[in-house]
Amino acid sequence: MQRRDLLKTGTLAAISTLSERAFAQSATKGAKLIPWSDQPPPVPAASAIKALVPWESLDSWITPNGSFFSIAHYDLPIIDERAWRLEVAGMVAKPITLTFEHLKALPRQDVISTIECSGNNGSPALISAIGNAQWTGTSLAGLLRSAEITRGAVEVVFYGADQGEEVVRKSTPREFKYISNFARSMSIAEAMNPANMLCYEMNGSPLPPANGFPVRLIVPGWYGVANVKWLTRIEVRDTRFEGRFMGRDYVTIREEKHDGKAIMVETLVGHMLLKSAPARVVARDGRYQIDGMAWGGPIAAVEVKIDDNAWTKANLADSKSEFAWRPWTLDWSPTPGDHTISSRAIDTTGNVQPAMDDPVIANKKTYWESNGQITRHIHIA
Ligand SMILES: Nc1nc2c(c(=O)[nH]1)N[C@H]1C(S)=C(S)[C@@H](COP(=O)(O)O)O[C@H]1N2
Ligand SMILES: [Mo]
Repeated sequence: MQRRDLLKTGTLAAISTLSERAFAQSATKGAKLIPWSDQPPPVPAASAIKALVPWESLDSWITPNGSFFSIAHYDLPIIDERAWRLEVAGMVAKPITLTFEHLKALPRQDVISTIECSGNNGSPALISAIGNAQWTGTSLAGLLRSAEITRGAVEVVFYGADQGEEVVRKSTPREFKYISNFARSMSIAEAMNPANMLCYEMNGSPLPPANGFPVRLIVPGWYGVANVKWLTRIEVRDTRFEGRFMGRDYVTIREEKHDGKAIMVETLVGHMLLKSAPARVVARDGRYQIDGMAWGGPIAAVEVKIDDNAWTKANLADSKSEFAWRPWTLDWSPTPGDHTISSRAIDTTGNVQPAMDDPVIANKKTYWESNGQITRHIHIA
């Protein structure tokens, strides 16, 4: 009995390794891409959003630096790494100022992790604000330990070099305009997570300017917005930080029922949520294959629903990093005509990626954290 289970596991492992290879190869090795019929024509991307690569052309587990999306809410600072300094200040016994050389001399660590913008809302036009890279840098916790956080501190704030104008109290007697730096904060416990790093290399090369050169924060498992780029200052404080990207923007507004009464609840965008998406359909020698990705938690399974048929288990690639997306594939024998393809991820504790009409998604009034099941449309000739 036990042996049979072992054998079964062995076979499963073989299938999942295969599916990773199959995913990578299906775009390249003589396969014909069947285009989605719901793909809108490419629109000139908003200037804040760069390099949204259509998922049909996704052909590797690691996203090459040149095809990695980028989001810049303010200007794109061009930083001379010789002039760059990182300050660790505020409620610390030993404030630190680091040069780029100093930072690179600290112990190196790396992680392969997937970054998704929480605005990646799953509409055919905004599916690919996501990428997976190997990030290299040094431990944030290590640096905070050497700065010695003092008693009474509650938060760590991360400031980027980029700035823009903000306005508060638009309609009250006195509006206030000011110049603000991009900034996000985390509690001290969150900041001390050993996975977090001050990162200076992406896939073995210096960070591209759009992705935070020379140094950015990498917070594996959190939505993109937590990964502060062009990092220049880390400040430990005894009050909660409420900058635009904590308290006004990147806030999810959802209608919830409290004792039968509807109220709007506003919450901060933080950890990535469980999600998957069908990436493409390819055909080779008359055989069809659906490829996709799953991310946002420890994935146990991915299921695919074609038209009104039952959910079917996809072949899931092995997990190569706790924080990276997982490719999946499914063989398909379609009849000619129009079809829909949906996917859902299931995590190791049994949570299922919610359907679009699940109240958790349907009652959400903002488009952040849109991890509902994605349905794509396709026509088979
Ligand atoms: N300094 C700074 N960091 C930032 C941003 C920004 O505008 N300024 N955008 C954030 C958002 S919203 C996302 S989704 C990620 C995107 O990372 P990428 O541009 O490397 O893909 O960067 C985050 N870090
Ligand atoms: Mo984002």
